[in-house]
Amino acid sequence: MDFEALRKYSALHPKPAGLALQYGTAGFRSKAEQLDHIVFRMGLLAILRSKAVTATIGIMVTASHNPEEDNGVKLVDPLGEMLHPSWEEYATQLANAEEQDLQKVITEICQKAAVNLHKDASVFIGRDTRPSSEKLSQSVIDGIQVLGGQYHDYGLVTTPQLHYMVCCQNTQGQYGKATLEGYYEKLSKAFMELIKQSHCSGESQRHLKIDCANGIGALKLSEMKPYFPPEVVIHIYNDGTKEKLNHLCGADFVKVHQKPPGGLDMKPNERCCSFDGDADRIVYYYKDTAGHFHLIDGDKIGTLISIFLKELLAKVKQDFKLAVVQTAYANGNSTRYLQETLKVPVHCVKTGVKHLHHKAQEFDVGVYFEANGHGTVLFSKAAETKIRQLVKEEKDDEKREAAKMLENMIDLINQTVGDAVSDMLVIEAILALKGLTVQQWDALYTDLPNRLLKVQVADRHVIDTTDAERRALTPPGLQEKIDALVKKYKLSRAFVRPSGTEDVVRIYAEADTQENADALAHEVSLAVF
Ligand code: 16G
Ligand code: ZN
Repeated sequence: MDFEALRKYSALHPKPAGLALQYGTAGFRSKAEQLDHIVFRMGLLAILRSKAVTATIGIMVTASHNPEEDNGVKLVDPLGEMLHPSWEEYATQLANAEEQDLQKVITEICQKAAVNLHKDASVFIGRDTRPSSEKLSQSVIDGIQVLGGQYHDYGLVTTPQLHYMVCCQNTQGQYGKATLEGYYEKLSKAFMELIKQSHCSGESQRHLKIDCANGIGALKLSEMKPYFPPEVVIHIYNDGTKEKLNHLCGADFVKVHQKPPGGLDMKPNERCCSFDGDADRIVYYYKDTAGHFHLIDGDKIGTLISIFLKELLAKVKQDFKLAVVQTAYANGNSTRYLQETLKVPVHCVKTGVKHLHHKAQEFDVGVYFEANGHGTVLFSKAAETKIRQLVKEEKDDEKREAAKMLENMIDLINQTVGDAVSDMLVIEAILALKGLTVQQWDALYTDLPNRLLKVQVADRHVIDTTDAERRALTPPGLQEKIDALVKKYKLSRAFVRPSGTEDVVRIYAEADTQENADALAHEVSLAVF
């Protein structure tokens, strides 16, 4: 290691005195001006991680749905997964080391993680459209160059596109080509093959209005437009040319406020959707003829996909285990529908994509979605191999057709991480194949009224949770109070958890009416103090 270069370059990316940040659920996130030393050091860490696992590592500069002034950075592991938890701790140590200790901390990480510094390293870089992202990604490159290694800067890409590139690279092209064209071609081919199998073809064009949160999604969808078949017409709104990123629009805004985004004029019964700022989340919605807004969130997206997959799996007659993974935020009626009507096992895990992804890997077909619209489907290697074999060899027409649809689903879904573009195409294909309108989809079940609140407390970490964050262990007595409050209402449920991304405690409540959900959430918030 060239310590002189390390000293010289780290002095160009100084750490503000007293600043300590943590590698949280979605990497580091903060005001952009506080992040220069962090991204430089994450460039260093990406090289160490790459040497440790002998594979290409991804590094994405984005703060997703946060305001435009914020930014963030996260690392992507070899198969496109989130950074391994054991390395999150190294990331935090490296980020918070004082300048003079940097070398020591790097040496310690190398020892603990058995990093051989003589090995080759390779890093893929991507960034979102924030004004601060370009400069920050240059600082990432400085970090990479100090420790020495190859890198490829993809420039402006969605978060899931970067995950995809990393996975393609490390699987020697088995997952696809590690280029944007490769991504567009793979997805559009699978999509077109799928809708070709739709019996409702010959129907007029399918229109979809997309709110791109004034972010990267707009750019990438425009690039992809030439690859779409003529019967699918997408209309891009909030493309970033007029307004600020995530301002009064995007998936997070629509989900949290349960209302349409600004900048998108919605006619009754038109199918619309919103991406978030880095295009890894999606929610759908429409307005009925009476003018009421209907949100179709991640739970209902996961449900639609599960219905479709369950039917296909029944047709191919394989003993594949299908399961759905949710978090505590999943609407109670979605869980009931999946378990009782669809008869699919449902598992609940802690908030954060890495937890859902990890659990979903246990099944042949694991569908995971957070209510906020982040999700995908994972197919086990064995299931994928069997499905591809059935497509080639199966004599029974119905079975082979079903296998073919499953094969196209495998190719269309981004299995590395939730991907708004890919999820959108999956949903559009399923709606076309099943001949469903957005209202029919929405009518699968009715969401229980719910309320999400956040409160500021002196130290949010005094709240410790268990049972996938559904019960509070500490402070003592809190859970008993919540239990007593929940008993006062019908169809009710409530929980509190410390946020992993903000300095707040979150409160979720649901009940038979909106008034009751609001009252319960409020009462629980008082119990937190
Ligand atoms: C992050 C997570 C998201 C989760 C959210 C919860 C990833 C890529 N993103 O944005 O999945 O829903 O945090 O935030 O893991 P909270 O802890 O502040 O409620
Ligand atoms: Zn995001």
